[in-house]
Amino acid sequence: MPKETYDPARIEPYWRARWDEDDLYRAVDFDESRPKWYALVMFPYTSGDLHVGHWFAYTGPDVHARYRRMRGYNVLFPFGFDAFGLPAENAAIKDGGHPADYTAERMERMLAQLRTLGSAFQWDRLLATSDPEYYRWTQWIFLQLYKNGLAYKAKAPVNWCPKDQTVLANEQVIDGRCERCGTLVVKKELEQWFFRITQYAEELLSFKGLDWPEKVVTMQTNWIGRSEGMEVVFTALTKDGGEEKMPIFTTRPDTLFGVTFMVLAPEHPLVERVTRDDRRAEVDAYVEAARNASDIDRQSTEREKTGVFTGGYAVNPVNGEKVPIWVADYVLMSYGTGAIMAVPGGDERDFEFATKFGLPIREVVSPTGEASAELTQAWVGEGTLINSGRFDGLVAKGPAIAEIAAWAKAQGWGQPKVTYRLRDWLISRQRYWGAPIPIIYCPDHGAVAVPEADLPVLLPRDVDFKPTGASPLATSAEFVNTACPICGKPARRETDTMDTFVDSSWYYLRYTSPHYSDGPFDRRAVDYWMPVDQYMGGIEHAILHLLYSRFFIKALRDCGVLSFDEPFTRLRNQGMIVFGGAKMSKSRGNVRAPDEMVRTHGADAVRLYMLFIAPWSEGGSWYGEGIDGTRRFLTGVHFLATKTYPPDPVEGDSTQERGLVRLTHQTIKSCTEDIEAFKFNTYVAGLMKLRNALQDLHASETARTGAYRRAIDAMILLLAPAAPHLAEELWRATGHEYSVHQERWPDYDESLSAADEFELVVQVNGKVRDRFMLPVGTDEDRVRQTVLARPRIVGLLNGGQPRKVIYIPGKILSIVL
Ligand code: ANZ
Repeated sequence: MPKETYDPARIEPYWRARWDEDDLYRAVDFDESRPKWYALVMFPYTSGDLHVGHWFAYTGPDVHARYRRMRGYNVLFPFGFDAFGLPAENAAIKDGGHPADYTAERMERMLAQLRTLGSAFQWDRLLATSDPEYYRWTQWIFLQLYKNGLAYKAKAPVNWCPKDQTVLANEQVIDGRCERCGTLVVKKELEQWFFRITQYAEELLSFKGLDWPEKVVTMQTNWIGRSEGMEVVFTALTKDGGEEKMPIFTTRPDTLFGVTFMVLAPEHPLVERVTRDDRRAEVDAYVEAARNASDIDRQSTEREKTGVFTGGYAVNPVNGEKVPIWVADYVLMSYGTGAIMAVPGGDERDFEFATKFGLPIREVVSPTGEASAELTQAWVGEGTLINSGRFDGLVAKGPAIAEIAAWAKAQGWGQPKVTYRLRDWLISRQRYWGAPIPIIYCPDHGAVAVPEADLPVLLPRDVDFKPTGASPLATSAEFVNTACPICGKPARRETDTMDTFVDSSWYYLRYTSPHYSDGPFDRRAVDYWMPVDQYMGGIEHAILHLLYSRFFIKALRDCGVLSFDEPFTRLRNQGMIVFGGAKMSKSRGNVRAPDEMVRTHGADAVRLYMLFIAPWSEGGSWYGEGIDGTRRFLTGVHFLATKTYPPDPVEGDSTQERGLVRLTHQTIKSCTEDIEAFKFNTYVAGLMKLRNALQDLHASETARTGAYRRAIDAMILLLAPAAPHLAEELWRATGHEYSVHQERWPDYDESLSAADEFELVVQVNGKVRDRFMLPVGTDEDRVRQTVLARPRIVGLLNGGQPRKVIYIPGKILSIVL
């Protein structure tokens, strides 16, 4: 082993300072001479120190961005902080500080750590969403949505976390619990601000032109939850003898003859009017109890069905039949019309309900076309209609739906209808550490938008922000009391702040022109840089953040502020680094910091280690071992480039030399393909293979040749994205001009990279019996002769002739005896 002369502690700070000084990674606005490439990592919360999970997440993208620069792109690769929100606020509450101070201190620490990583982030574009110069424009965007009817205030039952004392968006409720603290979420009726994302439900279902992981597309599609069906109008008979329309949503109008009862959601306004007096007490008690169950629990198939009879009836439009109306919480007010027709013969939930309460079950779809003796469960499969009057015999679902829908339409009691699960985005938060909603309430003029010239509405510093359930800003008289922008009379400010997902829905636009002060962004810069070419981040943002961002772009487009449709063209998700069986995260207390490793082994070794420990898109377990191996690898590269680089190479044509040329081209090819595909671990493995080959040759004749020299040059260039400091150092040591990071990525010659041998597999009667190497281009006759002369095969043939020989060129020769 060569004596270690590689000294990262010396070279790394030196080159970093030099790059900073030269602004080496600058993204050049409006450069038309090169193609642009916007590479974006999801920005972090200011939650504390960076741990190895962050480094794992950022190192791969850094390699990818650096590689793109070397491919001749004008790369934008910015960084910032998602600085508002509960992490900072809760930490401040716990430690007795102020969220603003906490955030500032955390950012500074995280930045210092990040700088030692030697990443190519463009620090002059750094932003933090809690900066008034940023949230001024978050507020401005709110106003554009408001003026275009895309932001509105409404009373709504909201998800309320009793522990965090705040409203949560649907997306932040996981299995009925608060996403952050795990507390059971309850329902509360409150006046809240919403963004009208449902207006874009249909457009958000199209992922045309996007190169996104299938999994994310599926998750978003399911979240939006498009359902095609019909609205059918039943007639409810009210308790005072009147009639009222009772529309329901169904995806199975072909089962209309199987309706044996109806169900209203407990919150449905009709409950009041159909409930008979003698049923009132029981119904009221049920409705009250249902209020606090979460939608998720209510829909759970595990939970036993509950419900009560209202005493009222509805009339089925297909046959005039009177069916009882029940109230049950498995029907949600927020979906369809909040009322259903129950078909126990065709729907599992209705079957369970009917069985429990002794309600009739009628078979209307039969797999055989004949009535079954007894139904033991709902039939949801294919079949033909029975007990359905003149529609008997029609094939269920497709044709039967078409016929009944046409009839319903002609009769005027049914309409095709598309329903979505997606709800409008609730953005009000009764918390302190967020962007104030820029609205003023005037006794005469109602809700009035803060004039754009008065933005930002500054978040006051001296506010008691401990959660009480009321908005902390309401306790600040100075903040609340203001004048109406229209009439000047005393008025009050809105005291809710915005969900932090609002801040993160547009930060990538701000990066294009972070110092622009006439608007949220310079339109020219956005037109030049957007959309993001490559977005990289965790799968945990598959729904919320990505969906909201897509909505923002479409909404801003419709407000006339920009002119494209999608924010992120290509998306790749990294896997998670787990430690002790759980995702590494501060809230779980199982974080490991890379700082010590950087001090002892240098950033390049840690970077390489991060790339190597697990496939980037899959993640893996953290063991913290093996960094010495990557360090040794770098030491070896250092030795080869500084001690064995031939000053006056000779050109030759030995087999060894040709072999090295081939390996060099193969390595360039595989490294290129691996980086493109985010397979950073095999990219590093490829570099190691080349290093090993050079190590084996370094004392041979070949080490004096041009082929050897070019192999070292290629190795340094290929290493540059992964170990930027060492590559820079070695580029200089081998007599090249600064900077290796402005060099072109090496090209490979396909013919030179091609292997000159291949492995032939020999099968006899379907079993693999032999394998050996043959020169590429060996013709079929020669392959046969060689195989049939192999001793193993001769033995198996035992003097006989094969019945059949099949050759798959370059791969398999199959013999049948
Ligand atoms: C009658 C029927 C018969 C139904 C049958 C299904 C099968 P998706 O596909 O999820 O859209 N439904 C409608 N509104 C509801 C609500 N607010 N709460 C709970 N359930 C509701 O499901 C649509 C089906 O879910 C609708 O079709 C309705 O039941 C029920 F053999 O109507 B169906």
